[in-house]
Amino acid sequence: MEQELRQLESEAAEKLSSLKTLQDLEDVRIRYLGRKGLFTGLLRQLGSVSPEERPRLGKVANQIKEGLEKKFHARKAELAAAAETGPGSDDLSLPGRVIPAGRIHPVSQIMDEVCSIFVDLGFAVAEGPDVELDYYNFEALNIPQHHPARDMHDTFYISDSILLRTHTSPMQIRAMEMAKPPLRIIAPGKVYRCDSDITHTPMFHQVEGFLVDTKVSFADLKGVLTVFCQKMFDQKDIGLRFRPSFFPFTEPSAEVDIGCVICRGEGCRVCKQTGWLEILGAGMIDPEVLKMVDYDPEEFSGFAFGLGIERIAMLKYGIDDIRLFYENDLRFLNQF
Ligand code: 2NM
Repeated sequence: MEQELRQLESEAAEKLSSLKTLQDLEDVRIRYLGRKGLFTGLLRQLGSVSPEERPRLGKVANQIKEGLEKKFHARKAELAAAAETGPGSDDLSLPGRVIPAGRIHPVSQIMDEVCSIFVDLGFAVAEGPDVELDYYNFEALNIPQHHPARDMHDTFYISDSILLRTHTSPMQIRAMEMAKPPLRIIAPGKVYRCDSDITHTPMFHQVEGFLVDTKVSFADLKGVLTVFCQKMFDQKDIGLRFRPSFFPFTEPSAEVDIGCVICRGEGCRVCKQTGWLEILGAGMIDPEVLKMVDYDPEEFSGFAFGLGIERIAMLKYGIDDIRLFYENDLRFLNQF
């Protein structure tokens, strides 16, 4: 009897390891371990074994049965895993795996849009260092030492003469130093000011631009900025308002408003019930600035303008806290 049990055990074990499909496995299970299987048949014969032998044989039979069941389950897991990855297991009708893709940051999107509008108008793009000389950031822009306008800039100084640029106009000066008019250039990039609240971050983005040629007038400035606003806000009849203002590097200077793109002038939260949104600063380049780069102010004139990218993005999308752009919360960023 014991020999027959051992015989069945090795036979079943061999079949388990050589079979290749889940169906064969089930057949083997039924043949050996099923209710009418070979093993079960032998167990029934235990009744006719002598009472002295019965307990020991019963124990052996149980151990063999448990061992086989364990092997059966292990083989089943093995075959199931192979069926998932083996040849012919690919289900070509399943949807593909979605690879998480990044997207362009809203600030970069607006930056690209602004630059592309000016490039279409014939402006070249000039980029320069974030770490600048005091000379290019202030001095050459008609803001000498102790000029009150320096206080407005909340400058991060690195040393007495080196700082983080507070606007991108230093690049304009570098561009003018390197070439003679006619010149049409925009300078996009990061700028830095020691300031932080819901409308200010210590780093933000600007695009500044200028055009220098003979006989450039304020009318040319109005024309270029009008086309820019029409394209940027996709509105041919957009309202434009030039308010007198002051910048050390332009004379005359103006702040430019557009009719509120959210309420169309009706008055709303974004335009604070005024119907107007301030979107840029501009003016005719001060003759003192032209002299600094060795241009003859009698021969040449030019206009210049500057705008904050985050500010435009906030107005366009009705965002009231600038810090959202820099928290990297995907629930915010995925909306753009
Ligand atoms: C502004 C407003 C007005 C400006 C001036 C110049 C330069 F270098 F040509 F003189 N670049 N940018 C300028 C003029 C910037 O930002 C609000």
